[in-house]
Amino acid sequence: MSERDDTEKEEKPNEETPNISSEQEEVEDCDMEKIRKYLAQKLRLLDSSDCDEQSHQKVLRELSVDGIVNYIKENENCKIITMAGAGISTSAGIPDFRSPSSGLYHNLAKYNLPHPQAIFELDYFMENPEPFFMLAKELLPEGFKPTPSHYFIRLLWRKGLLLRHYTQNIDTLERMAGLPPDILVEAHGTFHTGRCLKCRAPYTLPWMKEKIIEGVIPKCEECNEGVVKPDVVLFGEMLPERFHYLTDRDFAQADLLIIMGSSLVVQPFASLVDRVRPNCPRLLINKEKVGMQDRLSRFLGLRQGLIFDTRSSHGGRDVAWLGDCDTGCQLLADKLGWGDELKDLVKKEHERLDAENTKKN
Ligand code: CNA
Repeated sequence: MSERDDTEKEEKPNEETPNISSEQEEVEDCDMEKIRKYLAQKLRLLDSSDCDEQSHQKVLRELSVDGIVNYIKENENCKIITMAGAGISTSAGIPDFRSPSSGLYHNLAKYNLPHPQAIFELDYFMENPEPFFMLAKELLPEGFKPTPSHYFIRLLWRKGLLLRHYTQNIDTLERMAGLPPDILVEAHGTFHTGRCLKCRAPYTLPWMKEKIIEGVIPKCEECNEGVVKPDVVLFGEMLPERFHYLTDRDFAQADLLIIMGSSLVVQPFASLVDRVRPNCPRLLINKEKVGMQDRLSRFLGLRQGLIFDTRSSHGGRDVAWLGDCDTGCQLLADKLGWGDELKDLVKKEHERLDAENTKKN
């Protein structure tokens, strides 16, 4: 089983070669790909992406959102997996980690941490849980509403096209958007429930929220000793068993992977993009291109990552739509003929949640 791990430094391919233009890079990648294949054949080091040329047959008529839309329309029983990160919740008012200036990592000075990531590390939490709970107070789903991206995922489910939604988010907005628990994998856990670190007594979100909002570290009422930690997976903790069990089952049968609002740097989540079949199209909806493997690892056949280079023999199935997730999801919905349905769903659900909040306050 794997621990949650942040490998950001190893995965910034663009920063390694700042002087090389992307066109030059593409040509070099192409050459490297040929050499890699030659060596792989000579040394009998064929990886799964080399072994079946059939599986690389083009499945998209064009490498664009339109290509993806036609593919969905032509595959009546298309099994779609969605993978999401903090970017699908930023328009709800919840900051992500890594966006410059607005991301959490750029706004942690007040917590006096040894390094920004410490706030999400188990070892640091055991020593000093206060910064985590101070941050939790800012992040707790209080009055936040799911975004159009969340409701687009729900629409995929409603249309019978969603095989599973994998999220790194801990904000519970997917649940709030009405995705049923069996379709949802909260890979990094959730604030929805919590547990005493000493006696494992379970606690609910409303119980924890009350303490966190009062600025009190939640202490177990059963053993009167342990701190109650929300069931979010901190760096250094194991991912839920459900994640491992379902990824093994789901990714091999997916017909389409849609990745939204993630920098794809936290492992093992990030490498799920490699778990789909070699001819399964992958659509990235994000502000920036992410998830491309560095050229050395690709050369060595270690991991493919997303390949937006149309000239590569492994390309021809990955599409990047760059911009705001909500806009990208609405565009997809429009092109699929569900545009009004999505707008309606967002409006009705937001009205319902607003009414609920008014009643509570
Ligand atoms: P990240 O590393 O902060 O990356 C976010 C990505 O989304 C970046 O590539 C951004 O450019 C992009 N992005 C941000 N806003 C938008 C937008 N509106 N439209 C399109 N793209 C956008 O976050 P990841 O999720 O990749 O990192 C994984 C961590 C973040 C997980 O372990 C989470 O638990 C953790 N996290 C979760 C939340 C949450 O639950 N809402 C908030 C902050 C951090």
